[in-house]
Amino acid sequence: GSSSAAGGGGGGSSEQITLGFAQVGAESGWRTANTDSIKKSAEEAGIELQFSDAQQKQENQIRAIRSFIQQKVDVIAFSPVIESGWDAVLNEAKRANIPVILTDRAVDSEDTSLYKTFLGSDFVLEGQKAGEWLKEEYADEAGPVNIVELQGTTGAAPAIDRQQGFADAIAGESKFKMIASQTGDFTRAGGKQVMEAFLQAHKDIDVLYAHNDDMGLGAIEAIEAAGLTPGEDIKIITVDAVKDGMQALADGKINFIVECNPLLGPQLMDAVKKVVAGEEIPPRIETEETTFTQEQAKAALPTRQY
Ligand code: GYE
Repeated sequence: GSSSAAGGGGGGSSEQITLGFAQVGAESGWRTANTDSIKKSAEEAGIELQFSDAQQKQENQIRAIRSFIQQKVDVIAFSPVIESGWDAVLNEAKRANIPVILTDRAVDSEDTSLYKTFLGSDFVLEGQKAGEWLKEEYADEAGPVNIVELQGTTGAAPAIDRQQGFADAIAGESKFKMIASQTGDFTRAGGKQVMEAFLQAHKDIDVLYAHNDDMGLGAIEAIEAAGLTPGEDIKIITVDAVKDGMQALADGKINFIVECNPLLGPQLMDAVKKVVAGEEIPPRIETEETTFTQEQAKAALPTRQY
């Protein structure tokens, strides 16, 4: 690691590897599962983990990355809260010769030499899967179908891409009307609060598309409080497929979930070891994902890990 004779960050010493990981926060069930996976995998791989939680604030993440640079960790990995604004700190890591791995969320930096790889899901595809399900579900109906959307954190890759993928999928059919779209910051409280406002402003909501399970679960509380039946009066599509989401799906309160895999730890540790060993790794590492209907959720729940 950093204190070895080989010295310096990214030196590829044969001793203990130190990984600095700057996490987004603890905003959702997905994030908790992701953090657990990273901590457990680091331990299993014998990698020393310096873990920092940014509480959904970019400035905290930048500070954590600077501190990892100062500590001369071997590799820095992070899940950028939002896409933009990373060039300066990533250049600092590059000058210190410390390789960076993007985990879960992407940056919009044009200079792709600032990081070794981006490991995570295809969020545009997730949004498309949500839209495709909706098209099938309403294939025989004339519409209009009024949709409200709970966006993830403003400026975050999964919020931008899930919105885009969904919009693309339904674009060809004019019966689908997006009547309101607002951020709920990927949290349950945010989802509940924004859904309450949506319900007050619109009496004719047919469908809710939430960018994650937690916002969907918060929205379910608001829908029930308004005397409506989630899953029936308002059809609900979410993304993630964490346990609580899957339970609500099995219970009929959610109608469809697009899976987003949070168990990135093993692939991350593998990439870290390769980078330290000076091996080439692909610039994009994707995770495998599926989708769930209510029946599929019932079948999958007993063995669901998170
Ligand atoms: O979907 C959401 C979390 O970046 C893919 O962040 C992740 C998203 C996930 O807060 O629940």
